[in-house]
Order: sequence, then C-alpha cells, then structure tokens
Amino acid sequence: MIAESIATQFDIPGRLVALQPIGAGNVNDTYRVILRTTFSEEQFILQRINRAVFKDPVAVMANMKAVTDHAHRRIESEADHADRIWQLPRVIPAKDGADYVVDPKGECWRALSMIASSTNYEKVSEPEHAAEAGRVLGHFQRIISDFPTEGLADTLPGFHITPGYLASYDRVLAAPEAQSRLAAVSEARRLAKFVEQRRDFVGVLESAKEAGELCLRPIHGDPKITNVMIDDFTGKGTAIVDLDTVKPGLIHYDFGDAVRSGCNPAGEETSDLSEVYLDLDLFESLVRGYLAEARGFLTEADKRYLYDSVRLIAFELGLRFFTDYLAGDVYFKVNYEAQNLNRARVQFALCESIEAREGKMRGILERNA
Ligand code: GN1
Ligand code: MG
Repeated sequence: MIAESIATQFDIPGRLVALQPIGAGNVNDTYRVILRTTFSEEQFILQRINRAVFKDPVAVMANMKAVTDHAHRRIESEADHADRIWQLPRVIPAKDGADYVVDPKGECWRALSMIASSTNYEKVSEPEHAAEAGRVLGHFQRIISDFPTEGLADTLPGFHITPGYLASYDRVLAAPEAQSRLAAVSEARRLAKFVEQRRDFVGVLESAKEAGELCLRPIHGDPKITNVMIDDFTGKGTAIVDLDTVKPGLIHYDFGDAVRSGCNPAGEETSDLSEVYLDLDLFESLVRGYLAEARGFLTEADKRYLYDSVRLIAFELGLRFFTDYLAGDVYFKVNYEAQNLNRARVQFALCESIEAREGKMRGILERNA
C-alpha cells in the first residue's frame, strides 16, 4: 500500500511496525504510524491531503509551518505562568528536508507529531468538557492573534463565506439531478424550504466585515469537538489539531463552529433529530472557557456578533451538507446513502434550536462578557 512506503520517508528513525487508519475526518485520510528501533518506538500522524478540497497543498503546508512555529514560540514564552502544558502538533520534515512528500500519483502527504496520552471525543455531555473546548479554542486564537494575516495564504477561497455557499446551493439546485432528488425525497423538500426561509440572514457576518465592523484575523477554521485533545491525566484541554484550515478569517467562524459542535450533545452523525438541541449549560461553560482566553483581544463589535455566528455556522454547515447531497456527494466523504442529507437535517434542527434560544444565549454572552 502506498501509505506504507510514504510512512518511512519522514525524518524519524526506525522500521514500520504499524499503520492504522484513524479519525472520522470528512476530508483528508489520516493514519497513525508506529516506527520502532531497538530501544525506542515513535508514533506520529500521517495524512494525505485531499486535493479535491485543497487545490494548493504546498500553501496549506506553508501556512501550517508558519503558524505552528509562531505558536510554539508563544507557548514556550508563556510556559512558566501557564496552568498546564499546552501542546500543538509539529510538522515533521521529510528526510529530504521538505515539509511534505509527494507520491507518484502527485498526492501530497504530511507527518505531524502526535499529542500523546490525550483523547478526542465525538460528542460532549459534560459542561467541563465544553469549557475545555472553549478554552482550547480561545487559547489557540490568542497565541496566533499577533501573527500577521498577510503572512498567510488563502488556502480555501470561499471557506465560511456563507453567501458564497448559498450561491453554490442555487447552482446545484438548478441542475436536473438535484431536481429529481427533490422530487423523490420529501425530506429534501422540507430542507429546501428551511433554506428559503433564511436567505436574508446569510450575509450577517460578511456585511459586518465589509462595513469594517469586524476584521480578519488568523483563525483555526475547523475547531469541531473531535479536533480538541483532552489530556487523559488531568481532563484538561491540551491541544487543538487539524490545522489545515488555519488562514485569515473572522474569529466568529471558529466560535460558531465550536459551539455548534460542542454544545449539541447528540453529535453530528445522529439520525434521531429529537436528541438534537443546543444545550444551554454546555453553552455557558464553553463561553466562559472561550472568553477566559479571548476576552483580551475581542472588540465590543466582535462580542455583539457571537450569537449570530452560532446560528449562522450551524445553518452554513447544514447548507454545505445539503448541497453536497444534492450534488451527489462530491465533497464530504460518506459511508452510507443519504448520509449528507442526514447530516444536513441534524445541523438544521440544531439551527432551529439555536433560534428558539436566542434570548437566553444572548443573556449568557452578556453576563460573561
Ligand atoms: C470537515 O475534515 P474535517 O472532518 O475536519 C470540514 C469542516 C466541517 C466538518 C464537519 C475543509 O472537517 O468545515 O465543519 O467537516 N472541513 C473542510 O464535520 O471543509
Ligand atoms: Mg478539518
């Protein structure tokens, strides 16, 4: 298998003893690799970057290298005063010194250090876990907040630009394949109606950005709960992983994504919509953890849009899944027929629950600001 021959091309000594597919990522392929020498064993993460999504993997790696180098320096300089050991994956160079290896088919592979003795979870049920998810995101945003956005490439144009996703949805919807799916599946028609009722809202963050109210900063881009590593010994957050969407953006994309992922106890993949809701206890904990780190660099305008970001990012992800279902699953990996339709149903149900709790959520944000 190709992954095996790639695994030994990075600057780590030893013979390959295991290569296991891990993670439930919807985009890249991820493996855990174990290499052994007589006296030691090294584990690391090997990933094949999905070129259908990331058109310029070299720029992805340049962003990742620049941001992690910067963040590692910040972590070191603050270590004496920190309440924990903060970690962040390191890009492991290839034996030839490059930050990645290209296979004979032109696919780009990278190796990353593992965050040992820690676990990532698919769902959140304890407020402490939600608080740690908020803290980890706030910490990451804080330590990269002084990294100049001009130093980062836009590796995924249009990422989290909701009006752009709506335009793609309209294009996909007009095609005959999508029309026949709509005609055949009543649940798809219900979701299409759900989208129609929210058209006016999709520009909320982009308009504030264009008006100069909100500004671009370096962001993580994908802080869902499975990307938050929890220390097995202390139960505290120790790292955020999956750094290929780090690029200039609004911190709101991250906050909204962390909440839609970390405050829905049913997770993204449930098929029981009655379990899907925005849990206010989890929300309050996540907000407290986040603001403990982020308060210092957020403006008053930033804070005003935090509620909207949660509603918007749940809606946006539902729209992205729904569009992909209608387009025939060309973006998100699927394991069963109609999985993207189901994922969209979950995010839209969550969006409705967020809308129903607007007053309470705004109250929590104000109390903790
Ligand atoms: C994708 O690959 P993964 O699972 O980390 C997606 C995110 C979505 C997420 C939903 C580059 O992330 O934007 O929020 O699925 N990443 C990309 O599970 O599109
Ligand atoms: Mg990702």
